[in-house]
Amino acid sequence: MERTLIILKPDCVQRRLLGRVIQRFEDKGLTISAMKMMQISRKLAEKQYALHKGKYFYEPLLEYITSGPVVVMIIEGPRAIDVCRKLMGETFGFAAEAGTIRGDFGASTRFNLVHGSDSAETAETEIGLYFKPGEILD
Ligand code: IDP
Ligand code: MG
Repeated sequence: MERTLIILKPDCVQRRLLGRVIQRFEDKGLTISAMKMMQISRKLAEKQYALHKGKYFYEPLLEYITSGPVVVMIIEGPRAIDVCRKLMGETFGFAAEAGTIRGDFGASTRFNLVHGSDSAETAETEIGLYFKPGEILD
């Protein structure tokens, strides 16, 4: 069993797509073991996206991710990191395959609805940024 951190980004909330996007993770048979709605602070966003510091899209990315409420979840299942990223599709909506979340609900580069951890190490770091042990259910 593996776990990953998923963020339903501000555009997902604003466009009222939460239910339909969460449905896809549930339909796949994955388990939600923690979930909350919050607004990401600048400081937290800097930690989340430290890897991208200095890139041309870094500042607009921080502005976007802090622009409104998000829903943060821990999702568990066999190979959950990979499975979730497959369900999400490629980073840019215009490149993401039909049938994926990003492929079906957008065509943007930045406004791509959802974040998912990209490795086991990143997943554990990201889970630690958003959840205290007591908030995670088994
Ligand atoms: P990922 O979310 O698929 O892992 P990353 O390369 O880690 O993609 O980029 C983090 C986020 O930064 C993306 O989800 C997207 O919102 C934004 N982003 C990445 N590359 C670009 C770009 O070239 N232009 C605008 N936004 C970008
Ligand atoms: Mg990434």
